[in-house]
Amino acid sequence: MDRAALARIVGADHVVVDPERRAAATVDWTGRVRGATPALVRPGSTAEVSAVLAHCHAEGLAVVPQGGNTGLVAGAVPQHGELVLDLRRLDHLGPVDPLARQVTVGAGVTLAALHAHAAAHGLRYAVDFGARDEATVGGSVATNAGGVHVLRWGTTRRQLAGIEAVLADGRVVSHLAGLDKDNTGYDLAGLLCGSEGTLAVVTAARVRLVPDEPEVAVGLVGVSSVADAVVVVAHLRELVPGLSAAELVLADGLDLVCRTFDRRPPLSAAWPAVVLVEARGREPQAEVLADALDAMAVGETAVAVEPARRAELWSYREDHTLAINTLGPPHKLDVTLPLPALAEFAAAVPDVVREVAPDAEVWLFGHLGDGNLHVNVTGVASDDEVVDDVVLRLVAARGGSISAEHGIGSLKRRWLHLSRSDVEIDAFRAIKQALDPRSVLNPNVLLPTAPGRPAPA
Ligand code: 2HG
Ligand code: ZN
Repeated sequence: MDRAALARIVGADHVVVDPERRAAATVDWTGRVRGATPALVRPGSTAEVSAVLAHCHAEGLAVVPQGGNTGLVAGAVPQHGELVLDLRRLDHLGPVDPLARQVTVGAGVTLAALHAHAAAHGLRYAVDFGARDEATVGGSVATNAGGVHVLRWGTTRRQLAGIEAVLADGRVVSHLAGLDKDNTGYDLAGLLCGSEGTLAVVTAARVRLVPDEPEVAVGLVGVSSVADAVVVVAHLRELVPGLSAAELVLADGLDLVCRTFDRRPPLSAAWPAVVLVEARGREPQAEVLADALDAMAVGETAVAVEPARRAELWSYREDHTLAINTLGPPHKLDVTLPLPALAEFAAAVPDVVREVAPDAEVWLFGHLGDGNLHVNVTGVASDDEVVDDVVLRLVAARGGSISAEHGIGSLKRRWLHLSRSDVEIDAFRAIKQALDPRSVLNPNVLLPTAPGRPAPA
């Protein structure tokens, strides 16, 4: 690494070699994966990203782009001594266009900052998830992040109206006009979204906003089984037009959250499964939710309208991730199942795990409306991949996807073939080769190691 050359581009203060700051950028959020880097380079503009990449390309220096480092598949951890390209200084918030309901923002803007910016104009950015205070727009575009509102508004890709990105050799592609009809060739925004930093570095995104509906209600629904939870959500989708979230937690996870954060259980009984539902609209939603739930034989419900109480109900679901991390670095298996197979999978997975890891504990929760379960496993060594293997194979055998919303990163690349055919993976390689022939951009994520080619040391 030529530190002086990088300092000439971004300024000496923004080539960070301080051991503590490097340590924070070289471990994933869970603490499961640790790497190393010679430096964090922190560009302050697209032009600086371009110059840094042109330099790295010329020198054959591999780069790992990083935003809030909240990813859960170690896609932003330099595990082979790559340079970290920290994009958080690209935090420009463009003017909101109220006619098109769009805004252009820098890659380093956090989701929380984008939410606040949109709210000031009576609008909302539809993608939201627990890591909102640190996760960046660039990272969420690079991973096509999902979150809690996918069942109504879709994943990040659906919000994208344009993109600005820097190619591996430093050239900039910018297509930010946000025209709804623009049928002029390949959809680069769609391609780069979900490419996990392997094809280009996202520097800005033009995103769609939705009206910020004033009436919101959140409910918890206790039910007797995961199978019942699936049926409840299917009915709610029919009966509640404004349904904006349908999440699942189980009794043991809820109990863990209550014990970890010293909270009272939200319902009077310990129901085997609890569904969290949210509805948003112009008309009051509590009654719509209550009527729909009355029409079904559910065990117990708690509905909240007042913002603090709504947040409290959400915290029982969102704090699963934090509570599980107190037990040691978990294995995180974010998967989708076809809805008819979901309950049987949820019942089978603990036994399948215990067969190969008798001391392991399995925690299941997730975005039920999307068929997306977060299978978390604790009590297993960080580098032991046997559990990951049996769970991902079970998912594939049930017709599911090995990554619902977190991406492939470095942790799942060896199982990509369970969800993608050889021909698809060949096409992925051809795209990678065309856009990044020197393999400078995040070379150790997403694509499996090529046959006959060992992983880099
Ligand atoms: C969530 O839905 C996130 O809360 C994190 O996707 C999931 O911790 C996890 O496994
Ligand atoms: Zn999730």
